[in-house]
Amino acid sequence: MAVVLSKIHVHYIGFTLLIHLIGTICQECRLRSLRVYPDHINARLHGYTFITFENVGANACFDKCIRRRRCLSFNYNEKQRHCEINEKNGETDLVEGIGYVHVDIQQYRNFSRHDPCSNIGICQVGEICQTTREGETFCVKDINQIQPVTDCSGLHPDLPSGTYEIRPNHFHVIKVYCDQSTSGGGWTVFQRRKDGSTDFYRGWTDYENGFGDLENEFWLGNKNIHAITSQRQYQLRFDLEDFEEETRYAVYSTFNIGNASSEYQLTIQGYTGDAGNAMTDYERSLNGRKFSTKDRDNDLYSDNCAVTRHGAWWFRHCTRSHMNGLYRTDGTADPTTIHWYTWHNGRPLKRTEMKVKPVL
Ligand SMILES: [Ca+2]
Repeated sequence: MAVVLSKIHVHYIGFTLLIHLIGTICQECRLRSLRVYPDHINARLHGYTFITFENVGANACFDKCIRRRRCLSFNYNEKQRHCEINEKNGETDLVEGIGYVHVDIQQYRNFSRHDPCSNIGICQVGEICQTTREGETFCVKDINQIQPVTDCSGLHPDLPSGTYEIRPNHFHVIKVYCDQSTSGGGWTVFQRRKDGSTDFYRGWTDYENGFGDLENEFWLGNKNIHAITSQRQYQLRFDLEDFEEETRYAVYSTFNIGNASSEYQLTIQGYTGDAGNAMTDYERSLNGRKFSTKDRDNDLYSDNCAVTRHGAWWFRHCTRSHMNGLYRTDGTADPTTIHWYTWHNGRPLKRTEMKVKPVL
């Protein structure tokens, strides 16, 4: 009996050694293909790739990242020889990526053996470090085509507010306005009123596809708002201004809208701010409401709120917040005007913006 046990024991030790040996060899393999250890295996950072490269080796991918100041990490798939360089690092937004490794690059900066530019100081955003045959380094304009990010939070924080292209879900490209100054920046703006120059009393198709001018007044479009807010968890911010130029805000920690077949159903909760909660206060909450326009009545009121209130919104019966109402400058309280009931009751507002940013 004792002999049998020791045989099993010997087999067990042999098996453990074999596993250990395979593990060591695989680590060696990884080291041969990439000169550093990956930070994550079978994982990739999602949503922050700004340039991709095809048919490149692992160390070339490493170089493409470290030579660009904007690059903070990269994803590399050895089998497909596919390289994605990202303007973000860290654990947040890592997703499963079979065959991918993910490497944070910041830890290798400032070492000349990794970063050829560490000797001369780093190049500016939009430039790339290059090396001469003699080993001298210099910065040149980066001519690789920068790919759109998936929302404004993917922009480099040094970039100013303005119009940018984004690619929600890496699918279609849309133009959006990015607010880079409010509360840390990185906000994708999807609604603005400021001077009454754009007609907001429109039908379903206009609200679905979007209208107006991104630099002035606009609605980004329900299908685009859905595409953005279906990517991850988003917060919603309202920035409001009255005709005395006083400002207030409201933030909702959870916000998204459903797809077309849900009639762009609203999910919203978690109020903070100083404007009061005009979206989800008790018994009047718009959470779960479908979108209504003058030609599509999805509200709970016997008539169509979009017609009686002269706008388009996630009406219940009807609403205490009305960002798409009539633009009026005479100060008359009226349920058809742009208003936020918990701040100024029905009195019209001068300026509104609605914007989203991922919850980190
Ligand atoms: Ca109705």
